[in-house]
Amino acid sequence: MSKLKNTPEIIIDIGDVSGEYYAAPLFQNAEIWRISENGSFTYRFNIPVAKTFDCKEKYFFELLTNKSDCRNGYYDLVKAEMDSLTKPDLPLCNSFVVQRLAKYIPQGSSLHHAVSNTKRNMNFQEFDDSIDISCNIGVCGIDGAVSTVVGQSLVADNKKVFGIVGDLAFFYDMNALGQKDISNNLRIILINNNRGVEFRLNPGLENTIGEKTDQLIAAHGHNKGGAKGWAESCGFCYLTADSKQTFDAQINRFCNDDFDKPVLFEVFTNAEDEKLGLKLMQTHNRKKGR
Ligand SMILES: Cc1ncc(C[n+]2csc(CCOP(=O)(O)OP(=O)(O)O)c2C)c(N)n1
Ligand SMILES: [Mg+2]
Repeated sequence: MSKLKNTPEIIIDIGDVSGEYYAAPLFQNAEIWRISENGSFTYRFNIPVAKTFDCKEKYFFELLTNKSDCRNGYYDLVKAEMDSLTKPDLPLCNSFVVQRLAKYIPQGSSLHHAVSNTKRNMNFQEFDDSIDISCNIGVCGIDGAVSTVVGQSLVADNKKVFGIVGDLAFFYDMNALGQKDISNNLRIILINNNRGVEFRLNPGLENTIGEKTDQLIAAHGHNKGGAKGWAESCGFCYLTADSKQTFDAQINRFCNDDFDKPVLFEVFTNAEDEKLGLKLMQTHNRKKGR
């Protein structure tokens, strides 16, 4: 994203926490306008805000779009650039799983994802507008994604509710699977790379302590046997894959078939493929001079 040729002159900043660290370079050359619905002064990436609008977002955008000269072609420039991007051939990793999920998830369903690496990979993909996507950022950690998606599934009427979480996020919060009212509209993908791979994707850590990150920070080996036993004892149907072939053979069924139970799909990946997958997503289109 930060390698786009057409970087913005003005950024209109709304909402709260963002974990999109790779957006920082976009902010360097832009004037920042912040819409502040609650009167608070907030800035990102330590860059000063030029203008604060103390009003509702709806009011701001109504005024903006009523002005006929507000479209200056910038959207079309960026859209053309985005449309020319191609997708790399990925190994089995977070990005691969999210790519397939975007293809097979049925229209009108909900999708809740965990933070950090999972969220980053969600950001790489386009989902159909009818899919209601959310993320409980919590304290930017492994807390809460599973219990949040369980809660969403309990109150969703006639809707499939999907979750996608990493192994640390899952095992931290797995008690929620025992909730007695869970029904067959809940489907969770667990990407188990046997550690918090987010910390192996961090150049600062990787270039200094490297492999030792696994033992000192990433909780490598924290769960020996995977989630099968717990999922089945909580009444879930359990699916598993450890290759692109076995994953592809089941993802459509996971998303679209009728099950009489909630479903947990545990996908085993490894740190090397996660690193390669992210690198490909970040560099694949740079060969074209970006
Ligand atoms: C120093 C530090 N401690 C804790 C966190 C919170 N945190 C964010 S992502 C993460 C690991 C997530 O691991 P997992 O759920 O397995 O997902 P993966 O990164 O492997 O895809 C943790 C502990 C953090 N960001 N930084
Ligand atoms: Mg993990």
